[in-house]
Amino acid sequence: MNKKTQSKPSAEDQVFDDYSSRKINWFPGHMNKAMKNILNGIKKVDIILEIRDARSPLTTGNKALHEKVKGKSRLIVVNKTNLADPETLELWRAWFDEKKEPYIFINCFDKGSMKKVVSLAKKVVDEKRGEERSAKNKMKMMIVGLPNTGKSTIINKLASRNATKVAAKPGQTQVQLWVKINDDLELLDTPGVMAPIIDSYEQGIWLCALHAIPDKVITPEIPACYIVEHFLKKRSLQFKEHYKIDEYKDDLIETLNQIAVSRGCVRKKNEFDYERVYQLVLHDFRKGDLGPVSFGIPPKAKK
Ligand SMILES: Nc1nc2c(ncn2[C@@H]2O[C@H](COP(=O)(O)OP(=O)(O)OP(=O)(O)O)[C@@H](O)[C@H]2O)c(=O)[nH]1
Ligand SMILES: [Mg+2]
Repeated sequence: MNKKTQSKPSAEDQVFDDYSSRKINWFPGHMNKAMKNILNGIKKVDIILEIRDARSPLTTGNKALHEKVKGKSRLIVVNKTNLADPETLELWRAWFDEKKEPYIFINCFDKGSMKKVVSLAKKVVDEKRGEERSAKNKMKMMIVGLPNTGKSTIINKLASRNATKVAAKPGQTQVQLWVKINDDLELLDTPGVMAPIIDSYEQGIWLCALHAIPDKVITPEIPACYIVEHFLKKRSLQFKEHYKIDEYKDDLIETLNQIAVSRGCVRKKNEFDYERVYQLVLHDFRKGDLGPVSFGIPPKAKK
């Protein structure tokens, strides 16, 4: 431990002990209402587009919602592929293939992949419509998913205008909003909804790191330390260069100290300002500046 350190981040104890005894859940009242509104709106649409985060495609699904919409046409849209580890994405691709459920991987800033979303959704709807198909060319899609997965951004990209508000934080969309793309296509934007129960504490931390859960729900040091530990274990070159770390030390606190020094997060009396380090790490990570990342691998996959 560096002698300069006067206060030790409590996350050291909190993050790396027994995860099994803890849970992170975030299902406030407005989400219950949003979930009910989604269920009420289902009859009005031809297909549900479920947006997920490519950095954790299973954990950013919503089992509770799936159960309730069984039988409805659904397309899983795994978004933000530009932020995910390409090797792990391939494992996920194989996993989704096995599930035999329609899915598509996209980076919604890429125009080509947005066109593919619409044509695949249409294919799924047409398959279900069967005989009726020729009579109906119009399609209404409902966009659902966890907060901050990119639902509204996808709608804006399809509309080629700022039809609905987006933000780099969860909870931006508060009410449902219809957006007309053209005479044949209408989209329904919905507020982000979490699953009422998150399976494990570690998955809860992933969702905080990915900013599906707002920072007010748990202290930011927990996801921030988790992220640092993740890159430390990977010996990530991009992380090392980003924070100008000379040499990796096998220690979380040492690494936090290295970041504090290189980013000037040192208070007077040589005390490290860990709060600023945590904010910095979360900000840089969420922007994608620390390099591609994946939390978790598909069940049964070996890496
Ligand atoms: N790098 C990257 N960022 C994306 C992508 N899609 C969306 N984003 C960013 O993710 C953030 C959240 O986007 P929104 O569209 O507001 O997310 P949302 O799912 O509508 O969020 P809520 O309304 O809170 O449920 C914004 O900062 C977007 O710029 C993507 O494919 N790649
Ligand atoms: Mg939104």
